Amino acid sequence: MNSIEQKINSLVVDLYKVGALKFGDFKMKVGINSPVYVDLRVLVSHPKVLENLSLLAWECAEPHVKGDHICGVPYNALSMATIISVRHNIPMLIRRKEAKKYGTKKLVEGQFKVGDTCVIIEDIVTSGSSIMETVKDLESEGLKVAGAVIIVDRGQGGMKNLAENGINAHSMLTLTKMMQILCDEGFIDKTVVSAMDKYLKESQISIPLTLDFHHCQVNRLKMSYGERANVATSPVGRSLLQLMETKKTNLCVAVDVGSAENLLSIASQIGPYICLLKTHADAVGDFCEETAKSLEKISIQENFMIMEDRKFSDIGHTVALQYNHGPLRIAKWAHFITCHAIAGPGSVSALKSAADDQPRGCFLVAEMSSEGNLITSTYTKETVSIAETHSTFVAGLVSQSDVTTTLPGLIQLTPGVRLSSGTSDGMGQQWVTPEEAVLKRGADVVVVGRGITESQNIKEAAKLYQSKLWAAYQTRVRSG
Ligand code: 6AU
Repeated sequence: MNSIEQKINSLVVDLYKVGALKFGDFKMKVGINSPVYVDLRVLVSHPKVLENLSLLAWECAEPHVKGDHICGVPYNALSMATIISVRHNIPMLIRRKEAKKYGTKKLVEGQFKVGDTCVIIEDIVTSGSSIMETVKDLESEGLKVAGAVIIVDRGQGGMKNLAENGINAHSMLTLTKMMQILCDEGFIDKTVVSAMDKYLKESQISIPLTLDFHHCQVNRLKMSYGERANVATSPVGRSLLQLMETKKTNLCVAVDVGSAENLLSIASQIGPYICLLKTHADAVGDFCEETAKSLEKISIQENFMIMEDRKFSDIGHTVALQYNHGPLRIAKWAHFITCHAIAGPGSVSALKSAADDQPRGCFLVAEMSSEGNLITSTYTKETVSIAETHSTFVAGLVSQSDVTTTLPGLIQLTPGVRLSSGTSDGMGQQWVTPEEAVLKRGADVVVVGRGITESQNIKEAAKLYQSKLWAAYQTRVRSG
């Protein structure tokens, strides 16, 4: 027996003696009852055992995983990560379970740069889901996860799940090995070891593939619009994806002009090249029922859909009135609307009811393009979650990055795109190129406004953007 094995043996005996292993019938977080429960929380009362365990786990895993930082999965592994951080002088990061509602609103505390690597420390792995949640939060802050150091693998499939999701995970102990050591040392009976083995065989856990978009096997970025139309749960979202596939365009033009005449003239010129025309009807001075009817007529002739970018943001009762009544009568003519999630899911449900069984859909604003906007990563996450829950009405998300979603039928709409990117309008708008939007930011439908409407030749500009955006989409689907 080498010295590491000896240290592990005496550590397991110590764990048994301090009551970190309990025998009985325990309900686990993942919903399966277990005859053995490992409770490493008791170690805060046994600092020497806690220190030995943390340093030994690091010693076992260190040759395989290295990173700029370490981060303990909250809360149980925080003390272990702290010990490793202090003893090995590796800067630590703390992942908050809830982003602060005041101050910096960070999900991850500590100093780091985008692209820094981080090793996750976890006490016990059953399904691997807690580690996956930590990976998601670290990645959303721009960190790269170099791997995970685990004290105890319960042997129920968590390590396999992590490996399948691309996580380089190393565990110091398995539950089976712990039982074996305790049996060899005469602390437990052989029957307990075999009961444990039988239980483990029957209780393998597989993480649903949908836990995290980046790590699931259904990758919307590699699917064609046609394939995604088949899985879209919003009927109008499905129509839009089908239209994009057959018309070969993922271009939406934001026709932000002040007169109905201008709006309709531009609609006719860009019609052949777009899948979606986006309006701000309340900015069109003379917008009336006739304008809406003419726009609808062009949309049918030229085969595109219409979005009114109203960005609803009030309580359900108010948004329903604004949508279906009021001077603009938006629900009558716009296939899609945009809505902020700020007021909670009630406003989405109210908009859905106000659509009155007409084929209508909504895009929730998960991120914004403007400099200094106040949206936080937690807000984005919650918005995505509302979109997923209401996906028969919510067709997609307005966003600036590949926002995590488990539903490949949801459409990502990305504004702030212009060929002369990097320029600014002096009012906070930030533009990126068509290629950046589709290939780097995960855009499905790309919104171009002034890049087209202010050009000398609107028709030619629309044609150019359409071909560039479609080529970028084809590259995305083909690569990898
Ligand atoms: O290309 P532009 O800057 O001329 O136009 C961009 C269009 C405008 C904005 O109201 C809208 O996109 N927009 C949105 C949307 C679509 O909701 C969100 C956002 O974050 N940024 C943004 O510009 O009509």
